[in-house]
Amino acid sequence: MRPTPTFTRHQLEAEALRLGFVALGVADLAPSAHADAFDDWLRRGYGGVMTYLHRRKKKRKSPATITPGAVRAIVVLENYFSPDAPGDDAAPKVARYARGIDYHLVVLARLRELAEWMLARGVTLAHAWCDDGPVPERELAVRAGLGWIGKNTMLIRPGVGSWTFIGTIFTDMPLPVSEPFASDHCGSCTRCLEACPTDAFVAERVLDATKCLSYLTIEQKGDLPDGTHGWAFGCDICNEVCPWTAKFATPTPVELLRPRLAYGALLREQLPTMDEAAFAATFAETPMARAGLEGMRRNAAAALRDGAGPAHVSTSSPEK
Ligand code: B12
Ligand code: SF4
Ligand code: SF4
Repeated sequence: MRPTPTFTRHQLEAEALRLGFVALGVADLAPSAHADAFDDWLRRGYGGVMTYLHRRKKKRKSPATITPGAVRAIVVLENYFSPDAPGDDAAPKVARYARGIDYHLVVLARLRELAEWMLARGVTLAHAWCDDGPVPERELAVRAGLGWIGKNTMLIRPGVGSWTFIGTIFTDMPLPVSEPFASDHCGSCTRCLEACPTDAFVAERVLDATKCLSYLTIEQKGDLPDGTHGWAFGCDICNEVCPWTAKFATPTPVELLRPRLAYGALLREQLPTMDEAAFAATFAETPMARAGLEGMRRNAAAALRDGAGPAHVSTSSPEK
């Protein structure tokens, strides 16, 4: 028997906003409409060494099988934007998503608060996910009406942009679903495709991850090729150049996602002489901890070798 909800969709949304999320929508769990594109993407080797994408693909293509008993995904967006500190241009760069406490910890903790809120009001299943399972997060966000997939493959929300994490709660409560986001606001713009320093986009909305600096500096082991353009962990260029994202960027209200340290100087000056204990203490709970001391030394050295530069921030208006 389905649970009897004691709250409305509107009250759920109000609670999500109170917790600090910037938007909430509700998606059904019908099979993925992009299963063939995903299979093709994997077949072409664009996922590189991210073998978990292959292992989890069956569930990902059938979202109803991800959390048994769930009939809806509640999808939220979390703003993680932080402006660049002035004077950091010549230092190794860290992508904005990685400058605070690891988002897996931060977003999941607050998603679980939202899940607890639901469980206390008659729901019997509320499982939180954030980049830790087979969830097709961008596709469900479109289905939940939260935005469109830009040519840079990012989920972009009008009035918000793309400096967002996507989190979901899979639930057995049959909430009314949102109107899927049907329009494409990229128009004739191609800035992200042109700005990518490694030509990683093989077509609009198709990224060869193995060429992407985010993949190279985070996922790939071994030597880095030349051409990291000063990025030591992740890359923000295809977000920075997007007029929608530049126009609506607002500093995150979530304290834990704000930059912990002045990473540029740290990576250039202190990292080379740090020991394991100092590294663990300095980078604890940031996404960089998982890369390890050797991994971050490799990245910082490559970033310094290639030379950092100013961010490619666009200030012009979005196309309508
Ligand atoms: C693997 C992965 C990566 C890989 C590959 C990225 C990629 N574009 O495929 C690498 C390491 C390169 C990467 C980089 C980054 N990532 Co990442 N990554 C993921 C992960 C784990 C899986 C993505 C995936 O399956 N890719 C394969 C492609 C084929 O699938 P997809 O991206 O979901 O695309 C599908 C949808 O777009 C769908 N679709 C839906 N509607 C439409 C409409 C049309 C017209 C089309 C054609 C397709 C389409 O079809 C596509 C094919 O199935 C997700 C978390 C998750 N569980 O989804 C995070 C995730 C996508 N990453 C995220 C972030 C923040 C980043 C970075 C910004 C981090 C950084 N600064 O370095 C960069 C951005 C680079 C970029 N332009 O994508 C966020 C994105 C949030 C958002 N607003 O979009 C996610 C959702 C994590 C999260 N929970 O917040 N990432
Ligand atoms: S994150 Fe950087 S390297 Fe990767 S696709 Fe975007 S611009 Fe290209
Ligand atoms: S830069 Fe232009 S083409 Fe790329 S995602 Fe933004 S609006 Fe779309």
